[in-house]
Amino acid sequence: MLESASNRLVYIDPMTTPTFNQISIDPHSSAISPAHSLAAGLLKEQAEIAPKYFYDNLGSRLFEAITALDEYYPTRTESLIFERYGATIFGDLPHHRPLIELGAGSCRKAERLLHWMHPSRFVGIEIAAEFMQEGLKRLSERFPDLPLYGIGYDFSGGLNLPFDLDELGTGPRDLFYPGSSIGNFEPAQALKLLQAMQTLSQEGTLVIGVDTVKDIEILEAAYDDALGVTAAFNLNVLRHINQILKSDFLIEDWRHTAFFNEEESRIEMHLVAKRRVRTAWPGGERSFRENESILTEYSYKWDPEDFTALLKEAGFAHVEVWTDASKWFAVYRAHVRKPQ
Ligand code: AVJ
Repeated sequence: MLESASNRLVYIDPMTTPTFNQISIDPHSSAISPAHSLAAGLLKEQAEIAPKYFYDNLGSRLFEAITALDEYYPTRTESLIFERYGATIFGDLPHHRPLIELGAGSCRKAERLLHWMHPSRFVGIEIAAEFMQEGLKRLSERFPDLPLYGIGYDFSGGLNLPFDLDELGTGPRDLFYPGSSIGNFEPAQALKLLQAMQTLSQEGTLVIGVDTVKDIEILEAAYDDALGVTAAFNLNVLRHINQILKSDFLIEDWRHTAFFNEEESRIEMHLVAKRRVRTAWPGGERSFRENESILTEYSYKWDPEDFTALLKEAGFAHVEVWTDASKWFAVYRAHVRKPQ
């Protein structure tokens, strides 16, 4: 059983099934309380809500629906790359190391790559811990001999896991961070997170999927689909924060918008006030003018040369890249040392 030095560990259930270890930690385990940091974000001149708040149970399901949209090419394109090159990308890796997935979500990607890999155990780290449990259950049925660990943890503030991963075995670990979620971080933060992953890997490997820069029409359609699923995903954040902050946002006062900021190479998603809005929560309030916005997400797009340089800056000396034919998405495999 894992012991935690931190009082943030709220619950440990070492054996839900013989191989399913559930380590549930308060997902919002940052120094400041979620309500406090949400209020601070709403009071900024450009109001903001961090994208991690998209992922309550409904939000996680809406994101899954997004990945099935025609316009949302990243998930499908990344899958294509894994289908074509997965045997090389993962099959090459030494066996019997822990595999750690960051943002494991539904664990569907892990499920597929476990056919190529032979890890000693699987560790899923996910802010929507409850949502991940369903995926872990499925994994435990498909791979009954693989020890599974689920960790509810918010790593947007860093990877200082509030317990000692050495309990899962020392030596190199393989990290998997698919889906271009690194795009949520500004370049300086992304570098820090990659450095933290490099440390966490203990000279193992990082496999990371990152979206590329492409025609603006394709990018913008992916974040503003005709069915309005992305709009629902964006608006749902207000429902979620109403619960956390006890605020009184009305969904119908807001509309979704998404555009590509070419200068910064990022999609920006905002919620725009349809009219003057005043919202209040215990201890605070904010007024919005008509058309004033709340920033809810950056999704950075990286050219492979630039992302390779970032990985090297983070300490990964060897970087390989796989892309699809139109270079719509890229998968990187990075090592500190060349594996034998
Ligand atoms: C999960 C962060 C990779 O940026 O494309 C999808 C989230 N936002 N549609 C992305 C998202 C709107 C997604 N990531």
